[in-house]
Amino acid sequence: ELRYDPAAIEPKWQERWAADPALYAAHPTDGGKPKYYVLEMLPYPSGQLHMGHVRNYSIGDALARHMWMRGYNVLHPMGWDAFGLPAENAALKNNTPPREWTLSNIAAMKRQMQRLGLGYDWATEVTTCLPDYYKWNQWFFLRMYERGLVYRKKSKVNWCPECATVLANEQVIDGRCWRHEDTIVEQRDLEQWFFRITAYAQELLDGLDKLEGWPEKVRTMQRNWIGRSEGTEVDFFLAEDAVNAQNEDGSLKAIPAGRRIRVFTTRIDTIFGATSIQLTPEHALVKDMAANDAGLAKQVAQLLDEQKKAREAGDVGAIEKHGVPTGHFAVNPYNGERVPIWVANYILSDYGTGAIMSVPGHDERDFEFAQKYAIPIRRVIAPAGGAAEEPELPFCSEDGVLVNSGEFSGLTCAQAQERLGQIAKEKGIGEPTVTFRLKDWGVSRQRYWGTPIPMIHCETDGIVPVPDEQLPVILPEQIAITQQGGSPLGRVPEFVNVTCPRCGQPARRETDTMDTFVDSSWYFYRYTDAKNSTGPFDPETAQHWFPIDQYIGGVEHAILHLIYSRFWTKVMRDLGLIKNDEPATRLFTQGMVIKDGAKMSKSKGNVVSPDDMVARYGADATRMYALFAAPPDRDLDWQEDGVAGVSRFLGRVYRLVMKHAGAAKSANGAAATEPAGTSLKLLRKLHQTIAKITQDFEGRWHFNTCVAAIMELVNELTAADAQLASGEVPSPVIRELLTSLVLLIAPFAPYTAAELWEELGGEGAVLRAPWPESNPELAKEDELEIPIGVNGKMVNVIRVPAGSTNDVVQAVALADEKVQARIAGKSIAKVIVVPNKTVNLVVK
Ligand code: ANZ
Ligand code: ZN
Repeated sequence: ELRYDPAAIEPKWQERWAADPALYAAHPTDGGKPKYYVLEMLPYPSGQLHMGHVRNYSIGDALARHMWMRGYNVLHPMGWDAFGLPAENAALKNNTPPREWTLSNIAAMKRQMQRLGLGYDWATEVTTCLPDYYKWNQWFFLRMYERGLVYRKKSKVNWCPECATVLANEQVIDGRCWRHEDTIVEQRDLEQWFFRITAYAQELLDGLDKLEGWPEKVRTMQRNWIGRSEGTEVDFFLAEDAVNAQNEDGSLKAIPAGRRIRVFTTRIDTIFGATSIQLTPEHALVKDMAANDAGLAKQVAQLLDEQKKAREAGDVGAIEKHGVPTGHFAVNPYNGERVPIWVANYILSDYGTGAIMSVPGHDERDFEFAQKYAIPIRRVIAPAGGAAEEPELPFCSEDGVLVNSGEFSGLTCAQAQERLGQIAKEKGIGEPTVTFRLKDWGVSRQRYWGTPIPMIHCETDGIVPVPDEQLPVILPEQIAITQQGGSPLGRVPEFVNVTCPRCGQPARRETDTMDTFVDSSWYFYRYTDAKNSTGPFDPETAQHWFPIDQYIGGVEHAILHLIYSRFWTKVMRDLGLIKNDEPATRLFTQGMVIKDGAKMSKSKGNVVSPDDMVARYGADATRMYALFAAPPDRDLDWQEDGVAGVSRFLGRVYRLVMKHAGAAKSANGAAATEPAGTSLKLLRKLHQTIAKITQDFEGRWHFNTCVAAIMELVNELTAADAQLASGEVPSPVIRELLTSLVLLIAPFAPYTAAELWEELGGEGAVLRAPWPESNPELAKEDELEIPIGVNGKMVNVIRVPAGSTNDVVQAVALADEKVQARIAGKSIAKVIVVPNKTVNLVVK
């Protein structure tokens, strides 16, 4: 018996493919063929592919192969997200330089990818830690600086007093230093570099509506992250100045500048219900007040600490609310009412103005707080249309009318929002505003293994950009990574000491490096022109390929990477480098690979190694299983039995084709006659399978059911083995059946397909063979004859397509003329459908 031996087949083809780089190469202008850019997220070169990668890349590779077979000019590239902290940690641990460690990991993972038979165009490979790539990060940084999209501001960093240095977030464990378990990490204000992503907030939000090819869940996550709120900023008086806030005629005085508290509210219509002002512990006014009040200072520090802990735990929204009264008061500019000023831990310093008017009658958070501290709760909104009973507070609906609101009572919430906003503007005490939750992107990292920020600090000239001709600012390689934290670049005098490009005096280089999300924000443009040394890429070439037709990756990147990439695209468009507004037309987020119900991880000890699977079952079986075991968007529970099963299935395909290849080849040139009997049955199944798989590739992507459909087809072919062998099925039909079968498995099991294609005498590479077309005539099911009975007596025989559902059969039966005549004037008590056999009606 013939044995399917992937260990013999796969290395043979791997060698042939390696010797033929044109096979997977993208041609910018390939004979006018339509382009297709399929992209999988590039991996971090940790040294080992994990099953999540295998799944991601199996999906992308199947799609790329399918599109090649459909005659597209496909760009299917791969690269390495090669900067980041693990390389520094490895250097510390094993004393290997980060670059060496990274490059050897890349080599190992590239071998794994090649062993899996992934069809990448390696001529376009991008490695983000090499100067020919990161030079362009620096170039972009300078272009953005020129446009005011890069700036420096003081911002909080983690500081270990013991190390006397900045720590990365990953180096802070439970609020303590990773190397000093007993040392509490402090927050220090240091000058940091920022990208002004907020300049694009509105456009990033609007663009989401047009991204119909992106999962709704990703778009929702991005909308929430951008977090647009329409509202009003309005000033309250500080009461010291406002004792005489009212003029003699009762009107309100203008608020003296500098003695105001500006709040941000989305519900200015509720301002008559404001019974306190709440400030963030970090508010400038709180600092003033606490300066003369040691008791307050202590309590404020406590509130700040609670907020910080909640932020580290990732949920300030769920914080247990605490606050302290400051003993100061503010005056409501709309009615002159004096309200107490509090400091509260649930008010964020980096949202709105860091101050709110607290309206416990109509806001959940304020309600909870007011109840706790016995602050008055007042109703100022009633349901529209006047409900019989007043709803319980807090009543948060905006579908209401104002009550207890002086001259504004009776207005709807919407009317009041507009009126009160206008008044604020007229009186110079505020204005309608739009606020975003999105923050500017802090890109400074006090680390070694990243792109050096191309800036110079000069005593005379201040901050001076590195001139373009001096790019790249090379990351020094001979560097000791030590236990000292902070930016190691600061300890390399040859790096730090430079001449100021402006005045020629000695100056200092910036020692921060860029966030590694910078690298992954535009790498996919570089693939289109990876060797360009005069620019990041050639705009025309990029325009040919962009936007990406299909991007595939993990949903964990829904926010950061995918927002930064969209931002970068818009910046590049405004720099005139590209014409597209968005990087990718379609996005697919695949599910996780789990084992025994849990995410695969070293700590859980449930990691399945791809190498191990490939060694035991072959790359084709491993890949095909990754597609077969679950719909691609769901989590996949890895079961080794399943891989073994797929391997056995491929064995069946192999033996089937090998056995009848002779007959198939003997048909060369012979035309198929009108098929009948077994031939017709097999061809029908084949064309149904082709139709299904083609459709799935066009967007449904249920690859698990595609593989299942191929399995069914193979079952039918195997069951007809005798008819194939005896000549009952003529050789032209055998040829069509087997070649099509091989073409259908080619996107999923490329090695087996290549081997069998050659065996069948197929021309050229199976990858370039045309994808089979489904013949709808052949795919059509037979009709079935179904006798219809009424009260047990046969009335007529109807014809329905085989495979019709019971509902369809019943509907056809009831519509039949003879049946209708028999049941006229009677009522149907019951319809009994015996699938594919009979229908019986019980009438009274
Ligand atoms: C009074 C009010 C009355 C509010 C009411 C809401 C309902 P979104 O929609 O998320 O933008 N707020 C403003 N700045 C804040 C800060 N720095 N920290 C915590 N909360 C803050 O939320 C806007 C609302 O959140 C604002 O409108 C404000 O409370 C609060 F019936 O003002 B509101
Ligand atoms: Zn200078």
